[in-house]
Amino acid sequence: MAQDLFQAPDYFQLDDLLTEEHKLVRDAAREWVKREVSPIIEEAAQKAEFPTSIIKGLAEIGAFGPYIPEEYGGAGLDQISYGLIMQEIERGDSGVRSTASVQSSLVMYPIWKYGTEAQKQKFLPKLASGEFMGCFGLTEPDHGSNPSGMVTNIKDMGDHYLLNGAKMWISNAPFADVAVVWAKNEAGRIKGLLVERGMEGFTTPETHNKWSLRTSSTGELIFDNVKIPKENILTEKDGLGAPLGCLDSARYGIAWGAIGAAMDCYDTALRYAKQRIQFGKPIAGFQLQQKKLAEMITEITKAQLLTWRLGVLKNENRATTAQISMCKRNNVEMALNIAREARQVLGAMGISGEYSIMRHMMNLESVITYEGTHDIHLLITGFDITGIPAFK
Ligand code: TGC
Ligand code: FAD
Repeated sequence: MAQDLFQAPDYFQLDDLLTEEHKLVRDAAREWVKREVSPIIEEAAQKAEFPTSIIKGLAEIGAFGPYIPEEYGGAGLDQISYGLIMQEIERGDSGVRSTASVQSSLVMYPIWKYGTEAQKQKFLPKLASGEFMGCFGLTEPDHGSNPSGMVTNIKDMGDHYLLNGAKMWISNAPFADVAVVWAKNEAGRIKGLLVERGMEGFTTPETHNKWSLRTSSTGELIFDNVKIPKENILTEKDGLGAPLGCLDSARYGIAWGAIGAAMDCYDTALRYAKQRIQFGKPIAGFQLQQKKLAEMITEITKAQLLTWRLGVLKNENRATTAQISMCKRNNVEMALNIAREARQVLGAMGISGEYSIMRHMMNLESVITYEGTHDIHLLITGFDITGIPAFK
């Protein structure tokens, strides 16, 4: 990839809305991405490999459990800092942000919120340091948008549970040390459980041939009569609301992350347009290119404001599921549209790995589908404003 010359757009001086701590955390993440991610990410994407070498760095910038209390190894930061870290990581690559999102919001969050004290002590510090990696199994082959229909199940065998079923499209699965898995008990109630690598009957085959999110490792979770000790059940919450609560936190991080991808595409296109000469002048001087660039910065600025406000509400525990859905949906679509337009600004160079735009564009095709599809988020807004669920 060409040298990383990224300069973050801040058209409405939104830095004024951030605290010194926010800016310190954001700048540390930004520098780390420039130094450690940008130089290696294109090759990792071409090879479809998760770059394990960055795990330690992700832990050091606080990307694993940014808002988890320090007593459990987390960074003890607020929600805006969490968002800014996700923004900076996804500026580098959505696949790397995915790994951090899953670890923080889908593995550490449920253990912290729904787990026992022993589970918190056993897993959280190791997940925060990157010594353990985790994954989150909700989606099944026949149940994606409708997780309430899941068929993965546990049976109470007295001194343990027996787990059977399968999950698919699971980020981090192939290398995860621990999986937060959602399964139904005999009464049909959804329970959360911690499945550890090495348990007999538990396998995690890798999913190949992805054109998107190639730096993130994706796989299946297969459970064939896996014995789950009773102390591995998340005891403090059950029902579909438990996994959906985790998704609120992850979707919030994605809303910020998508801004990062959009900023990188815009910044790349702006710089290229000012340098590329056609018909005797920089293409940035043509009205059609200016329209693209002006609309990009307008949409990024609107998303930045929306998301900052969501962060304030989240810090006050006032952000609703529907607000988070609106923000995730808006920002990912915004980023995808900007990636498509930015790619055109670069002409043929737009499809080259010399630049990050095509990689962002392909990544965002996953981001617009996972953590609730674009359609499902629209229906969540529709439900919120009408009071009528249109999911089924
Ligand atoms: P519904 O009847 O609406 O709700 C069931 C129960 O859950 C409660 N609830 C919530 N609780 C906490 N937080 C939320 N966000 C909640 N939303 C709903 C609700 O009150 C109810 O409680 P109760 O006590 O009455 O039972 O459920 P539904 O079956 O109609 O489904 C609604 C729908 C479609 C919105 C939901 O199923 C949904 O969001 N589907 C999308 C599935 C999804 O997002 N999957 C993501 C999988 S994980 C992933 O993609 C990780 S990608 C990782 C990466 O690499 O970054
Ligand atoms: P489906 O639910 O089959 O949807 C197909 C289409 O139908 C979509 O366009 C959808 O919007 C539409 N549709 C569905 N229901 C309705 C409706 N009621 N009204 C209107 N339209 C509807 N899952 C995890 O549990 N953990 C992970 O770590 C994880 N990581 C992922 C990583 C990647 C790279 C990808 C691509 C997915 C990942 N997922 C993960 C799965 C992801 O959450 C699901 O793909 C997503 O929820 C959609 O489910 P589905 O693919 O089965 O699509």
